[in-house]
Amino acid sequence: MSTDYVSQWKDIMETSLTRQSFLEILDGKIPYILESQFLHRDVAKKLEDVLAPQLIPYLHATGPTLLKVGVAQFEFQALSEADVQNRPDNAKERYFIEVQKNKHLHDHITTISGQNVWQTVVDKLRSLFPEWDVVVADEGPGKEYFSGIFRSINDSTPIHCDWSPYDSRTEDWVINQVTKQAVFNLYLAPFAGGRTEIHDVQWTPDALKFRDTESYGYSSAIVEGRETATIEPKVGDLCLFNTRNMHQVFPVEKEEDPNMEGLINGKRARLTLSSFIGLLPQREGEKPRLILWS
Ligand SMILES: O=C(O)CCC(=O)C(=O)O
Ligand SMILES: [Fe+2]
Repeated sequence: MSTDYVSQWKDIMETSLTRQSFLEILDGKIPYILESQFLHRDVAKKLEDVLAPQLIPYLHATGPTLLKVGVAQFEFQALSEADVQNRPDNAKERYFIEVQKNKHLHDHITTISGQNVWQTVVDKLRSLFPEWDVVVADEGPGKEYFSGIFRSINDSTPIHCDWSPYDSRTEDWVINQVTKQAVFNLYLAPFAGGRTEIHDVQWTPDALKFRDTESYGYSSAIVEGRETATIEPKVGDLCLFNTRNMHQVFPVEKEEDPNMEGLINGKRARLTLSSFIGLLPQREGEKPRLILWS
């Protein structure tokens, strides 16, 4: 570790979700928040039973397969240098059409699970910041973003970050205006392995020296000598972290019983409910605004 490196984190320890800890996540002062057993395992099981069979691959991705129910704005991003060169001019229109197709997803799932779990998480955030607007991102009528994707990352991600001002630079998206970006992941299944590592390195233009031009990943050299925090998610856990930090998901391991119902390539789906959370610059006379999108 080079002697001039000073961690941005005050310490690496499990922190519960409070107003204070959420502000510290936005400011990059702590690595992650963990609310264990935020969701009852019986509700998680109902969601797993209905959603795992419906998982489909992302419409567009580079690197290991990503599965989903719902919409990720990521699917409409330029993920590689080739994507940047061949960018269609209707990417945003296609995104908003896909959102329309999925706008009743949570209502529909709630009729089966009995609890709108996306709403439960958002209500919790709203209760912490009653004087803020906590809303789904939008760009006007008919142009609401989708928040609350059900996602399964079974085969790992490269080291990456999610920083919309850079990742979505190809067009003018409202999410490019965020000054801070975090994510919540609510883990909905008891899978084996599949830990998440968060590294004490945030995206700056310098990070581009380490960018893999063929994917959304960065080379491991970017995190060398930096502190790393590890999350080993359990079913029902709610985790939040600052996605401007480099992070990665490790592969889920195969189940010991290969005949277990619902396995994908021998693995239990690493099912999460996930959404980004961004802070917009405060406008004169308006409340601070947290926007949500997946
Ligand atoms: O599923 C996780 O633990 C983290 C996945 C991820 O890369 C993200 O939420 O940005
Ligand atoms: Fe990520």
